[in-house]
Amino acid sequence: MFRYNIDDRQQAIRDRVTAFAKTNIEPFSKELDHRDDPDRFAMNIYQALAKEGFTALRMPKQYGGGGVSSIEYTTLIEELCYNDAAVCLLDAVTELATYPIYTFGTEEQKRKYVPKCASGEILPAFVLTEPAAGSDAVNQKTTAILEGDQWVINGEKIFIMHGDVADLFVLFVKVEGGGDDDKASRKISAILVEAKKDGKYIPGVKTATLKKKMGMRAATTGRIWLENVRVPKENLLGEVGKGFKIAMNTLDGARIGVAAQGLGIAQRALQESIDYAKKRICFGQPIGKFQAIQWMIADMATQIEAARMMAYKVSMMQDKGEKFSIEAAQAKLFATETAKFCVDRAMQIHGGYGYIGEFSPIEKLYRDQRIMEIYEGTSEIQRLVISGSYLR
Ligand code: COS
Repeated sequence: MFRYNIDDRQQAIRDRVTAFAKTNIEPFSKELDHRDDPDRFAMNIYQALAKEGFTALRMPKQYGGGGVSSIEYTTLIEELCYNDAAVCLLDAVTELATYPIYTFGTEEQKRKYVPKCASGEILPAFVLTEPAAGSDAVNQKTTAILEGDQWVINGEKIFIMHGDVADLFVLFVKVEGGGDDDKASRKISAILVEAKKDGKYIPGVKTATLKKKMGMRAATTGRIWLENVRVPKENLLGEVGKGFKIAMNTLDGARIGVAAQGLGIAQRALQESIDYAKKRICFGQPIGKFQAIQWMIADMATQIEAARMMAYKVSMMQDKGEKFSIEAAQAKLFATETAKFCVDRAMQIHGGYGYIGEFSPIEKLYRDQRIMEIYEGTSEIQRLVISGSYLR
């Protein structure tokens, strides 16, 4: 309800997600929200997403992807998040890690990895963040040194979605002697690391699950240590010294996805609030009859409309092959802050029934939403990217 569609393909995706969610998300949502154990990684749901063709949806069909437009992908993420943002992340993380392989990989790398990521046979992770390199992504301390025909990698990564369960790392490293000059960003390279062999980590790879995560619990988040890890020279992704550009280009597209995530959460908060306002009786009438509630609903609905316009406009720009870094930053910033506003208003409308998780999904929406203003570039980084382009 209340979703504007640019064309029929968008409605088709919405209908597919709604049907998928009934059997594959709804029955498991609560249980998945209370786990802290990678051994119980939601493989059944992940495989179901892959079987439905929802993983690597934007990749061309010849590489096993869905071959859909950015608009359709944004719609998928919006609807998955409406149902369960944490389950949506299972899908979004695969897209985040597969996109750079498809976009910057050699033909051989694309054929080797993209179809397996799309089918769910291997689980990839985008491995950029380090203990001292989050917003300051240039400050990479993990190093790779070329010894003969192998890269020897040493370092530590943190806050990596699926980092504790992934089979394949799209790993960002500093390559000493790499790049054209002394500029730090030009020393960063991307390397594909097949982290597991026969289900076991290759020598030098160690991971751990980060515990007590506030939300998004269906998707695990990990820490990775790499000690003298050796991978073949040809596993370099793109050129030496081009890793930062690969990361930034990937994050541009991913930020559209996070805008869609915010949109899905905000829409759910609105819908729950509308349903509740119609049935909750207070002072002898449904609370939706009171102006205080009506204004909150109006403000939520209006902000969501604006966020949706931004998310779909930037998706359209991506489909047309236009530059969209700034618009992606704006869409992510606005949609995720809209999500915060909406879950907060929904909590106010629901009162105690919103604060306690057993009564409504509002408490979970509140927890799941919060990371969206942090990952894939904080709100502050988005403001930096936006203002930088206007002031330059
Ligand atoms: N796409 C492709 N290339 C880009 C780019 C983009 N969106 N943005 C910057 N670049 C390139 C620049 O063109 C520049 O290339 P040259 O060296 O050839 O000139 C290079 O990258 C460095 O750019 P710049 O000097 O502007 O980078 P800064 O060090 O100033 O950092 C910010 C830019 C802060 C914006 C960047 O580090 C960033 O986005 N940080 C947040 C990272 C993030 O999202 N972390 C969370 C990860 S969760 S998976």
